[in-house]
Amino acid sequence: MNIKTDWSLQEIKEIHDLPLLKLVLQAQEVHSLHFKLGEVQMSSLISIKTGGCPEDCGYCPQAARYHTDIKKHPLMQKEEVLSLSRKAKDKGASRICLGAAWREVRDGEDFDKVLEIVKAVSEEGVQVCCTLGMLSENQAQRLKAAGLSAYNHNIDTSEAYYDKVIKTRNFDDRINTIQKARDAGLSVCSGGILGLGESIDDRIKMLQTLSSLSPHPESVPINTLVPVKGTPLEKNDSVAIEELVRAIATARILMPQSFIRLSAGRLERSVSEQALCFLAGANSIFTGDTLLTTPNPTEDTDDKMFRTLGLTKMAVHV
Ligand code: SAM
Ligand code: DTB
Ligand code: SF4
Repeated sequence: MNIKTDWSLQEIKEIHDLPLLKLVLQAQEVHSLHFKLGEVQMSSLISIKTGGCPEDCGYCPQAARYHTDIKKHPLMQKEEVLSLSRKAKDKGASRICLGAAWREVRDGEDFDKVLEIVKAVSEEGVQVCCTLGMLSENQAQRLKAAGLSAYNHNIDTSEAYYDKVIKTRNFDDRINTIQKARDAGLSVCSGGILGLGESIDDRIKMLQTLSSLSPHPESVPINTLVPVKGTPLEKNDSVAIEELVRAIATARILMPQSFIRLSAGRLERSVSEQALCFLAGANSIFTGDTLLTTPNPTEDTDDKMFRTLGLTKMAVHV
């Protein structure tokens, strides 16, 4: 099937602004051509290095310059990461995402340790994704050789709105890193955050950038801002559920074969609100009691939701 990578802003806007139920129905039709209805990929986050980041991302509790109440720690030992990833796998996770509060990867002891961690976790029979900030092509290749499946690097918002939220790097830096991961043969995970103060137009532009990456990112996380005390965006309004559903459904229609991940922000959504997101084409979530530093629904809560909605957990396919 021909996958379109040249969606125009006008086309995207027309999809995004359809009457909500029509939009959800269309997204569901596209979804069912490529995925099994109700099957959800479970991805679990492990923050392998927490806090103290030199960047100024306005949403992020891990930026050193904001005074937030998080438990910082240096790079975790391999054994600890392995133990956490085994627990997550036992609870049904088929993908583990390792996150580090770095601006960029630096060659040296810590990166060597990350490579060992990636190798060890991937030998457990789960997909491994890393999100470590900017990286060089050689570093991307070394991660790939260590067994990494995917690299996460979010574009977060539109190019035009980017410098309203982040000033210590620019949008092109993000695109370049994504390209390096791609060139090294890694799958790409890239998405954004709703609720940064952006307009609907910014969301449409962000979706256009993502859907013009060729090939499309294999995973597209759609986060809603988790407002954290001490960050510049702590007082932002929460995103209305219908706006989240519109973004998910549009992403599903534009990128029919990608995993669309209902990411940060699930804690504030009811089961029926999340059901709407799954109907709109979301087929992946982050599981586990914490995201990187903020709370997420507990495993029991999610298990109950899976039973209520008749969802199934996707098996590992590495
Ligand atoms: N430092 C690396 C980077 O920025 O690429 C990797 C870790 S960073 C925490 C990963 C992603 O988490 C960010 O790109 C952003 O999309 C998301 N994120 C961070 N704080 C968030 C928040 N408060 N609410 C929603 N998403 C958030
Ligand atoms: C993504 O898009 N969202 C995840 C993961 N990829 C790395 C991170 C969400 C972080 C939410 C804030 C926190 O817990 O620190
Ligand atoms: Fe650092 Fe990533 Fe947080 Fe930005 S989002 S402050 S780069 S950890």
